[in-house]
Amino acid sequence: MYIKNSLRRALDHQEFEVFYQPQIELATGRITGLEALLRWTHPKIGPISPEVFIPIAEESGLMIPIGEWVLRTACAQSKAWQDAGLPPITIAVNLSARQFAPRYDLAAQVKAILAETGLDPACLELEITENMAMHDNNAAVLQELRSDNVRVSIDDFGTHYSSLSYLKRLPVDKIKIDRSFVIGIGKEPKDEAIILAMLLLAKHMELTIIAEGVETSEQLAFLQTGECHEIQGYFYYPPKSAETAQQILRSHA
Ligand code: G
Ligand code: G
Ligand code: MN
Ligand code: NA
Repeated sequence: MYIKNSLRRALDHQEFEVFYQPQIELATGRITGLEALLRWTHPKIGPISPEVFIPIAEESGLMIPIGEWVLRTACAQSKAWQDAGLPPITIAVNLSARQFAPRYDLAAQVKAILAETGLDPACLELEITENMAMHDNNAAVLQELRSDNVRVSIDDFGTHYSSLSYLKRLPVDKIKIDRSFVIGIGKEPKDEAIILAMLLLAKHMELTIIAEGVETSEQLAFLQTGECHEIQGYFYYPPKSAETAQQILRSHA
């Protein structure tokens, strides 16, 4: 209850910040994208993990305004970096199922934010989970955005209740191998087998594939051998403030 009431005020009081985690293309070493990750510093409690406050925001109807703020902030930031002379960079924004509520009209909101910030739609990637992709209404929203060149990625791939059939119906650009599989590299042959199957699936479906939560050189080597396209994780960078992310982008440009 206390957290819920604090959350209501957090947007107005500018307590949220977006952090950015680089995504590295293995073939070139280039940073090809950044995942936007929401951070909240409560004035009394201090930092609170999104794993704690996002479910509360979802329950209390606050996920729509908060999600919209993240989208606007991340799109404006990507455009500002381009205006500052950095190469165009894809910004990946996580979506909550709540943002697909039909009365909200996510497609119209995303288009409005792209128009307002002037960001090229091809520089925006929406991260959804498999259960969101399975809904026909959500698929229609994503189809509409995708016809405007916005990209779609499947987060936490292989961890939700879903069949792979949505990959036929919903044009997806990218799949993200969940950290829970990456952790098993070198330890758990079943995790390795699942990752190899995902890499093969991506190859034959011509999808980009990225591994999340890569922390060790052993994990990196396994993924490199499997021709995984991109890597995200502490091995390269943890999520960084906008200011630090900009310095990283500059040193890579
Ligand atoms: O960055 P971190 O590991 O603390 O994030 C924890 C969880 O919160 C992850 O599952 C991540 O996807 C989710 N998350 C972070 N930022 C956002 C956001 O802006 N919107 C939504 N819906 N989820 C987010
Ligand atoms: O659910 P989603 O995949 O969006 O969540 C991403 C979360 O994973 C973020 O909270 C981010 O901070 C976290 N994360 C990113 N890289 C690593 C990593 O290498 N190790 C661990 N433990 N967490 C990571
Ligand atoms: Mn994500
Ligand atoms: Na994930």
